[in-house]
Amino acid sequence: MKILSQTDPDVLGLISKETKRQEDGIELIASENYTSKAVMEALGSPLTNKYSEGYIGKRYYGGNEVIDEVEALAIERCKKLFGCEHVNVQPLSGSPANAAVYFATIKPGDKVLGLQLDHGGHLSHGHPVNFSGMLYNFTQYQVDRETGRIDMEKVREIALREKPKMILAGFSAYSRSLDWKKFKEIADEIGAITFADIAHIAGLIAGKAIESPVPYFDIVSTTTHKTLRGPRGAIIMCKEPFAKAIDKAVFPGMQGGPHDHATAAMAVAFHEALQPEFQAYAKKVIENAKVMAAELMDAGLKIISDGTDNHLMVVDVTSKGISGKEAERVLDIAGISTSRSTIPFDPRKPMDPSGVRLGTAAITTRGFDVASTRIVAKFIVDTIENHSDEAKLKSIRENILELCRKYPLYA
Ligand code: DSN
Repeated sequence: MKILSQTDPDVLGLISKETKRQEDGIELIASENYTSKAVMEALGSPLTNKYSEGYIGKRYYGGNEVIDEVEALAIERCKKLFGCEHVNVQPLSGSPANAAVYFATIKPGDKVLGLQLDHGGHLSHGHPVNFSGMLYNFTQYQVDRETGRIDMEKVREIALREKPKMILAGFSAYSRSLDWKKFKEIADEIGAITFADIAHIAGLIAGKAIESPVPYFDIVSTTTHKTLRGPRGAIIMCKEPFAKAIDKAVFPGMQGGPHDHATAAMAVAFHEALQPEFQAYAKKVIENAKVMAAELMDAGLKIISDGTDNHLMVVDVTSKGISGKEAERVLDIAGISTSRSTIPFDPRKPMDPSGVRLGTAAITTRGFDVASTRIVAKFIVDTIENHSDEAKLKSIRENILELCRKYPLYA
């Protein structure tokens, strides 16, 4: 970054500091990942200069002949990757994408069924403080108290009673596979639209490591920067009959100009995800998550639902005499990034809940195998069990630095 170093050393200094933080620590935030340098180069390109409100061949600005090709390439690659009938690649991120889906398909006040936030759902799935919960009439389903899993018979019961216009399946903090087929069967019984938010697992689906809702669901949204390892952004895939309404809802309904540099970076990420190496990556992410969950359970920590089928897990840390917020803080001191998380039926408050959420997407990109993941899990246990011992935390930090140096990020 030679030019930036001359024109704005302040910003360069901050970028260097953050890069070092990422290199020197272990990233276990389940929604984060490391993009390739190719994705970053596309993001840092002159495409960021362009306005291109509208769609391919129908823009409200001149000079869009190249941008049309960029968007067409992203669409073509995305269709190949997910096998969807139609895709809109313009949403700026996950919540705007979900807003566009509701805007395209239902009216304010309409009934929707979604997973409750503290049971693993997302704010935009109907939480009362979010636009979704304010504008639409959400009924929330929960996980079972004993198993920590979604009970599809209960979902069916609620659906038949409430008769929502839309059934939403998707999560931010749920470690089990969703039964897409069953969701679709239930929706068909009441004529509801099916909407899947696969933000967390899109990369695992693209890598063919878990089942896709695309063949079954009417509409599927996802961010592109989590397990999918692309730039920050989102896409909405849908069956052909919903295509026009979705496109109209994104533009001019919700957004102005798309971020063309991000569209190009998405095209790069889709290309990367179409390679056989990406399928190997997706499998390894799950292998690493399973190993991490097993290690933590062996050490006496409770994992919600007693394991994982994907890249993430929610760990109840309270049995070790510590809260989720405190666990997040001491793990940060040790050099491990996590995010505090509520657990289902959490007796504690969301700002200081009972759990932390962990994910293995980023460490797997970095090259961590099963053996090093096991070491990371031991560091987590050590940190949590010795959370008041400053000298111990310092020594764990040193060991983590040593481990990180074995897996250089941007060398
Ligand atoms: N904030 C993201 C997550 O961490 O899961 C979802 O939007």
